[in-house]
Amino acid sequence: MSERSADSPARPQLGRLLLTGAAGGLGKVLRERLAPLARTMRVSDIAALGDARGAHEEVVPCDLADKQAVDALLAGCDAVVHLGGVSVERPFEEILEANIKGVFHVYEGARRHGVRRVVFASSNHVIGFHRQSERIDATAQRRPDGYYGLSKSFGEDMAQFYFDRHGIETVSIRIGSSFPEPVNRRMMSTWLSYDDLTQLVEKALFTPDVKHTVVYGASANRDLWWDNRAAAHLGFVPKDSSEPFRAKVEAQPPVPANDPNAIYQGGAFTAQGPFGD
Ligand code: NAI
Ligand code: 15L
Repeated sequence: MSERSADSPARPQLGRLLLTGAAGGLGKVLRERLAPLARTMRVSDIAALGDARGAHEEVVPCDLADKQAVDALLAGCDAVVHLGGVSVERPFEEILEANIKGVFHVYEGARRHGVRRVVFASSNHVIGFHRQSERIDATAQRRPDGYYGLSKSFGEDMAQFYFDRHGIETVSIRIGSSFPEPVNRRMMSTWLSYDDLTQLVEKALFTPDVKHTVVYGASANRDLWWDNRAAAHLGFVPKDSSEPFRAKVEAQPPVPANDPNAIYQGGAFTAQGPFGD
């Protein structure tokens, strides 16, 4: 798929790379940073994306719940970075459309159009009910902390199925908290800097023979809950740490010991919903 290896001094080049969720927080970051990796970037979202940024970019608005539209979206792509979908806890019906049907449509499009590599934005909320006192790896029991976490768990199963059945390779990144900086005590463990996110997505795109790899997306934080040794073949070596933000974060009022933010890896997500009762 790549013309050069990830460690080559020259940047690897894909033919056409699809980025879903390109209007979102991480999509905006990766739209810019992944552009040098492909001759053509196809960016997509249900929200406004603005004009194409030059001849190398294609802007294709699309609702992930629309199977035909997603099928057309995948046509001609070599790889997809799938960020699109509902990114917080919401009523099941919303999650069903964007995340559950959405990820199925992406893999069906990939199968039909011969796309060989998917990078799937999974989430720590797949394992959110593990306690913060635990150290877990990718083989730990999944303990989704809501409908959102369940949809990401389903996405990981979809990835495994499409590898076993159709040979489409995926790296599922269980992203911790990827924001400009950690803003609370929990994020001192879960934070993933934008530079480390970019490195991890690049490794996920270009490392050969990943099959379906699950990797935790966190920077080199002092008090990590996650062990990535099973994903060592990706060669992901985070460069940043939440330590420079510790004084600022710890100046906040302490979190009560019985607050989910102090107990569970998924923090407040473990206590959100159900909706509409
Ligand atoms: P975001 O909410 O800012 O971006 C998601 C994008 O998906 C939005 O632009 C939204 O318009 C789009 N989208 C929603 N429904 C859609 C639909 N039906 N069709 C097409 N597009 C749709 O989220 P963010 O923070 O950028 O996250 C990106 C991905 O990474 C998401 O899948 C999220 O679940 C995952 N993730 C992010 C984490 C973080 O810390 N930022 C942590 C763990 C996972
Ligand atoms: C996620 O999965 C969300 O998409 C993001 O908005 C954060 O809430 C993050 O997890 C987190 O756990 O901090």
